[in-house]
Amino acid sequence: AQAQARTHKTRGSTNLRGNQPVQSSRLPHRDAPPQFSTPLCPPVSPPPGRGDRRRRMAAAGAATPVGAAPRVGLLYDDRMCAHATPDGEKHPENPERLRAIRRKLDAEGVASRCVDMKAKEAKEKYIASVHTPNHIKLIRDISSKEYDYRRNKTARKFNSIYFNEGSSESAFLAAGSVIEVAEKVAAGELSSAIALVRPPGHHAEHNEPMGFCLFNNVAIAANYLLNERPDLGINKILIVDWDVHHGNGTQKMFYSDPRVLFFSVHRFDYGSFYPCEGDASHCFIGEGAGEGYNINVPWEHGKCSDADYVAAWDHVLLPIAEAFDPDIILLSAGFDAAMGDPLGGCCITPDGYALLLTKLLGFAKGRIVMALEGGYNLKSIANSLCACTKVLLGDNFTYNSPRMQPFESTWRVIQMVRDELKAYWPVLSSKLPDNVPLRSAPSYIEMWIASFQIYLLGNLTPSSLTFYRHAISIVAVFKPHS
Ligand code: X5A
Ligand code: ZN
Repeated sequence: AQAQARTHKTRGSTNLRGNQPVQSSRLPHRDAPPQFSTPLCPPVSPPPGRGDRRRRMAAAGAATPVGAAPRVGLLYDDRMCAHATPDGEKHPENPERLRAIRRKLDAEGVASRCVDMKAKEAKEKYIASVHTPNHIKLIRDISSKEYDYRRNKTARKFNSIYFNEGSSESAFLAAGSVIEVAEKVAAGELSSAIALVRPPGHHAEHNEPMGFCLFNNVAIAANYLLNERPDLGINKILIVDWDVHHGNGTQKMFYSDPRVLFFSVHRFDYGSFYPCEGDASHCFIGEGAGEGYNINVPWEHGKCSDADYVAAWDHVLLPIAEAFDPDIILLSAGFDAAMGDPLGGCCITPDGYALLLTKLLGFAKGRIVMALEGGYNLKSIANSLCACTKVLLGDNFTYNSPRMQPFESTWRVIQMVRDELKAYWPVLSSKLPDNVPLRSAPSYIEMWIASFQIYLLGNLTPSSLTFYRHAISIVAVFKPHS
């Protein structure tokens, strides 16, 4: 009732006009205006007395000198299209994803402005920092001739996995590619980089492939920087996972490691959204020395939009990032929370992604490595990645939104996360602004339509586990929860 009253009080408030130029005073490579605020939320102010961030960055030898054009690595390699379903069945995680992105970046003249990079296979010893010898052997051998007749049977033992004769090579290239670009960014040879890789990685666990993922590419690259390259001076890594699904694999790999701050924002739907495990909830904050260094922002339902993500950024991620002060950011960049995605049911726009990325560029001297994870609407992922690439290249953009309102549930989730973590990050103890206009949760019928649409567009055969998962989430939205 209180929330309702608040909604009423502030409905029609005028601080939500669109057309606000979005630029970060923290960007190393722009002549940015001094202030930076979003239509939705107040800017995150730097702690008093630390001086102007731009000057600090220049003094600290930011990868890109102020004024110079940023060098953005773009890694694309056709060989990662070899991983495909064995008999050409339809599947959302298919080679066309990479090709659609590449075509768009070419057509927009964006690819030619980047530094072209090619994939390299990851050495097994680097993968071994994350996966068991058995797991590595399985992925190495799965594409061999001797495996031909057992391949499908083996795939069925895992959750949402397919293999073909190209899977091994693609998996080693995907992991190696993220290592490759991360190394160049960490060394300052590139300002930032994008690795267009598949198969994706963030669901892959120590000892099993899962959720379309074979090796955990981002986790492997993080371990490479921390353990193999002390010379690069990377001691603290922020992993941001904005894929619509929880990064269960990555969470486990750094759960007790304070050198890696893992932040994942994902649909949770009270545990009914893939991967349907409780450890995607906000209560999972890390353990031992890593306590406080694992952060989950679990949405209660679909339809989350730019406004919800911006709110999570402004009130959870950015204040923590400021305090953590990472040396580099690895972005598990799935685009399945994009508008139009057949699996995600959320609606981030390309400009929304650009805005979220802009806000991250203020940290780690702008050293950001984007690694593709999910994202299954070819148009949406191509447009979103294009917008992100332009941000990394330093192009200005204007965020156009007539009205940006997060859900009431978003506000509640953000408050829960802050309460859970404020003992570790005192900056979260402050009171949230109480004049933010909120909107009520989507109605059951809206949610039902969204879930059904996910099922229909997801191209998944009824025999797959996924069918039951979606059926469960359809039922779940009928269960009143207040
Ligand atoms: C990487 C990714 C999704 C798996 C969904 C399985 N995986 N139903 O987005
Ligand atoms: Zn995903």
